[in-house]
Amino acid sequence: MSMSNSSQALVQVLNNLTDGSIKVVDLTQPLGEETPVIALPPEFAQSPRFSREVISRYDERGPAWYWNTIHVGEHTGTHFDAPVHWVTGKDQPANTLDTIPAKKHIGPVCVIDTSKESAADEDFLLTPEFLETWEQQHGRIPAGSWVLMRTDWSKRTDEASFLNLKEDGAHSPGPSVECIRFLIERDVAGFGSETVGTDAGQAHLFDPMFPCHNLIHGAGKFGLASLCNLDQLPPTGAILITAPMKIVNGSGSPVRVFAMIPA
Ligand code: 23J
Ligand code: MN
Repeated sequence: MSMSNSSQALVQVLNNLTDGSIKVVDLTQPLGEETPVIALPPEFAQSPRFSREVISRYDERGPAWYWNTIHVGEHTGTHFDAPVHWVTGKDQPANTLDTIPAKKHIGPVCVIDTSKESAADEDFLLTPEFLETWEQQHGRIPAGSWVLMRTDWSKRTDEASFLNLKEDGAHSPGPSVECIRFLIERDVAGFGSETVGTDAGQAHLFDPMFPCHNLIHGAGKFGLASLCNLDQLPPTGAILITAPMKIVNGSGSPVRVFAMIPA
């Protein structure tokens, strides 16, 4: 009996993974006590750092097993933002981690390289004009795709330069208000960044404040923050796999993100 087209396609993917002609790139930062957490303006409650305590470690508490209890804010390290995270997304259907359909966790990805601009200006904002130029080179951003903003910010491995806090708050690149409106018009799955959150460091001053939360979650779309290795991705042609925890009513969680790319 001959195999269906879809069975053949899966066999081909597996063969290509085995022979290295499809590569898997890990876009996830390690998660631990050193992981930086976002600093919101001081009038707001803050997210704690990751911490853990040992339950047992091959000792009297459990002679043959090692395990820990972890404490972690939902929005820590490389993490996923669900629509319910923002008040604008609270009435969207399937807006929590346990209700988002599995198929939405796998999709195409467009990588926008703003590394030069972000190196020159730590408050660089991605604009619709920048995206239109990208589209002239790489084609229209397809509906359902993830748009990832490459800034090389993940190469700032010390916390102080990663958060880049000054007297007037954080300074880091991100999307402009109009950029987010443009992406919603393209009907993307979501927006991802290399910075601590999806919004620019100074986005508390934008109108609306935190537009990549306010507008994107209001449209039922997702966020990915603190990604790395975006410099290993092609502008188009990769498949992104995002697997947050299935927390009941969860607004977000640390996530493992993989990209499958042609070698
Ligand atoms: C709460 C308030 C503002 C922001 C955030 C969280 C995040 O960036 C986040 O991780 O979702 S900007
Ligand atoms: Mn978040």
